[in-house]
Amino acid sequence: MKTELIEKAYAIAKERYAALGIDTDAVLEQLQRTPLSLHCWQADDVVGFEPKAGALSGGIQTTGNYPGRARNIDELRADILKAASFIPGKHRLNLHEIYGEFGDKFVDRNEVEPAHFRGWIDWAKANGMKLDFNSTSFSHPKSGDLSLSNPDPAIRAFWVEHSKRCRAVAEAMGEAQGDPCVMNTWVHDGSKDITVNRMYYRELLKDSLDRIFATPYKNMKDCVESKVFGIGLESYTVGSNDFYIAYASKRNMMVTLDTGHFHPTESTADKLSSLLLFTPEVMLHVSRPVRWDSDHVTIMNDETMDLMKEIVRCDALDKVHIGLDYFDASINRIGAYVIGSRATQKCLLQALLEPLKTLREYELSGKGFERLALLEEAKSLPWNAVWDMFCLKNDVPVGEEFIAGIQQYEKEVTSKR
Ligand code: RNT
Ligand code: ZN
Repeated sequence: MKTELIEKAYAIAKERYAALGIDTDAVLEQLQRTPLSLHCWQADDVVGFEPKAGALSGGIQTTGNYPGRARNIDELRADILKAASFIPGKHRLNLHEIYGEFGDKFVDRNEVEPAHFRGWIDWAKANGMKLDFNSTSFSHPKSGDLSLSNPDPAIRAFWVEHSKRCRAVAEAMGEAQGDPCVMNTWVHDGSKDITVNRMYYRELLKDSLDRIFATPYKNMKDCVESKVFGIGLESYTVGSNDFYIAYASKRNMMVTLDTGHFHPTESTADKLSSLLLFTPEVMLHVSRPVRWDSDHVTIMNDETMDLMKEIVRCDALDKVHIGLDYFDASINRIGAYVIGSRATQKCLLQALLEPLKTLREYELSGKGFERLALLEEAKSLPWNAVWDMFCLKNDVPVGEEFIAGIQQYEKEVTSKR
C-alpha cells in the first residue's frame, strides 16, 4: 500500500482518537514494547528433533497434512524467521524440550542439559529474540497416561528429573539473554474412564512439583498449565484448573491460561483480575478452540479481544506474558503463525485504543446506557489506520500484502520439502 495513503489515514485516525483523549503515538509505542511469545511447534506439528520422534501423544493432536512441515532445526529456524518478517515488532520464541539440538545421539528426557540449547541461545541472540521454554511430557515411551503423578516411583522420578533439568535449561537461557525465561509446565496426566483414586494422583503430582520447584533460580520464572481434558483422557485430569490455581497461589507462582482449556462458555479474560490479586504474573496460551480444545489458529474474535482488553483494563501489561499456542497442520504453517500473531496484536491494539477513562467514569456513576453506547461505537473507530501505521513503522507488509510473501516462500522453499 502507498506510504502516503497510510500516513494520511493515520493522521485522521490520530485526530479522531485525540478527541476521545487517546494518544495514538503513545499507543503505538506501547504496542512496540509488548512482545508475543511465538510457539515454535506450529512449524512442525509438535514433532521436535529427537532422533526417533514417534507419534504425538499426551492427549493432544494435530490434524491436517499440508505440505511443507519443517523437518529439522534449520528448516524450523528459517520458517520462524520468515514468519517473524511478516509480524510487526520484536518477539520471543517459546521452545519445547524436544526441540533441543541432540544431533544423531539419543539424549533421553532425563539427560537434557543447557548444552543442547546452546545453539538456540546463540541463534536467538543473533536474531534479536528472547527465549521461553517448556518441559515435554508427551510423545515418549514413558509418557503413558501418567507422568509426574505416576504411582510407579521410577517413572515419576524420571519425569521429575526431566522437569528439574528443563528448569536448569530455562535458567541458562534467561541468564544468557539478560531477561527471565518463562518456563511452562504442562503434563497431560489423566485417565480415560471413571477414576477412583483422584486424590492419590493429585497428591503425587503435588509432591513431584514440590521436588521440581525446590531449586530457586534467578533468571527463569515458572508457570503451570491446567486443562479440562485430553483426547483419550476424558474423565479425569490430574492437573485441573482448581489444582493449579491452588498450587500456584500457595507458592506465589504463575498460572498459564490456555484459552482452549476451559469450558466453552467460560471466559478466560475474566480470570485475569482474580489471578493477579493472588499470583505475581500470568502466562497466556492464546489459541482458538472450535467445539473443543482444537488449537485452531488464533483470530480476531470476541474471545481474543476480551482477553487483550482485560489485560489493559487490569493495567497488567507488565504482568501478563502473551504466548501463542495452536497447531494447524491443514494450512500453510508460516501463514498460520502470521495470522495468529497479527490477530493477537490487532486485538491488543484495539484494547490500547479503548476510551477507558470515560468508560470507567460512566460505569462508576451508574451510566449504563452511556457505557454500552461508547463500547459499541469504539468498535468502529479507525483502529485499522493505526494498525497499518504500526506495520509501516515496522517495515512489514501492510494489510493482506503478506499473503503474496508467504505464497512466494511456499513456492521457493516449503513446497520443495
Ligand atoms: C496442551 C497444552 C500445551 C501444549 C504445548 C505443546 O493442551 O496446551 O501447552 O499445547 O505445550
Ligand atoms: Zn497450552
